[in-house]
Amino acid sequence: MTSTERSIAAAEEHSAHNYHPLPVVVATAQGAWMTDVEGRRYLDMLAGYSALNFGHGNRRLIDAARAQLDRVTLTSRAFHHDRFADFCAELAALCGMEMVLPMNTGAEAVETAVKTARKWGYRVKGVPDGRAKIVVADNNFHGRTTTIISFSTDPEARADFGPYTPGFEIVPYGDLAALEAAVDEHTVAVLLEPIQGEAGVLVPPPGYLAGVRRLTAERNVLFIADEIQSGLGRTGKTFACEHEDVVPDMYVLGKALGGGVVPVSAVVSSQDVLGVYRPGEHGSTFGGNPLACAVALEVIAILRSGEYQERATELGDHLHHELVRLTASGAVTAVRGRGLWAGIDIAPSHGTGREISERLMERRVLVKDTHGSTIRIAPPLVISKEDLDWGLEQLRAVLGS
Ligand code: IF1
Repeated sequence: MTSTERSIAAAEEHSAHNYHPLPVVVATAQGAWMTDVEGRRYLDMLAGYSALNFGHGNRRLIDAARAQLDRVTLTSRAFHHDRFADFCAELAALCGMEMVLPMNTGAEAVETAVKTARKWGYRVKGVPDGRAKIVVADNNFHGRTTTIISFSTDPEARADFGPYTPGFEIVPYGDLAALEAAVDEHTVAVLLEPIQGEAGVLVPPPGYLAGVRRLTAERNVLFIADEIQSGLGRTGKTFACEHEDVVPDMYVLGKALGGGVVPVSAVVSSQDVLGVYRPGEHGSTFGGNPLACAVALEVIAILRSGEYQERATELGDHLHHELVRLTASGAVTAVRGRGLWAGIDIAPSHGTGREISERLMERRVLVKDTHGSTIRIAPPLVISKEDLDWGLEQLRAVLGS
């Protein structure tokens, strides 16, 4: 038995089987590369679902974490700590907004957005108690809690976990007329991913996000953008909403906000909206902890330079140019995405998404499949053009084109 096989067998024995990972056991990582327990190097083209936008072992982020580890790591929100005010102020400024409510995981931040919108609906908009409605899109992915999976349309994510939380209406993604028809006087929010990740990196039709902005503003409804995966540089902008010059009422952030070091998430909005909270009404033991704030502050500083957004734009243009060429060969039926983020539909004749991922792994490139026939590419934004080209070469080889 190899050490890889031993590790995998041990994991299968003692962990719940809620994942089906590729058979690689990572031991170390740096930049866009990971090394397994047997010393083989792999190009990481997934980047922890975009949590690792700034690369593995990013010097600035590791230094920020290390410095904070030697000071104080956790206080709970029962006390103040000296990194909290800066974190909130800097994150609000990055978003062009006023207030921040920090949590840890993406799902917690989405839950926070839902609670905030409902409370705003009752206290500010004047919706009758218990009637608040939130409109969401089909094929969404916002997390795994019981409330969030209540408005999922994915049977795998949802089946057997009921009873489900009421108060949500699902409309087709990208269909402005359907959204308009769903919004009524009890609607407090529209919750959307500006680009749908799990759905296969689905970019909405041009004008959709701007249309959602116009409609929600007219109807006194909050526009909540889940930028947990699309935000913080991935698409070539700090926020994917910027591609349509849209500023939502609320950003939901996670993943890369913690720099791939610690889980950090947040809801960012106006005083009008986040001002609805009073002490005791919402919170978290770990949300806004000193270590999280120290790392996130460095993430925000990195984003302020615009360097990574620029890289994502330039390398992303190159990536998409190369991927479109694959469609000509017949091995790929569609390519979607923006910046350093792509969903690639594989022609059934060339294998399933899983099979392509396994063949890429044999060639030392790590990606993740979704929905049977799609693979997702989202390398750390620190990837070099040479490494990206090498990864694409492996993809061409695997697809025989
Ligand atoms: C899994 C997908 C990616 C997200 C958006 C909220 C969350 C996520 C837009 C929740 C999380 C993850 C979680 C991971 C797989 C993954 C994923 F395929 F399911 F869609 F990234 F592509 N909003 N996305 O994408 O954040 O609570 O996980 O911190 O659940 O297996 P979380």
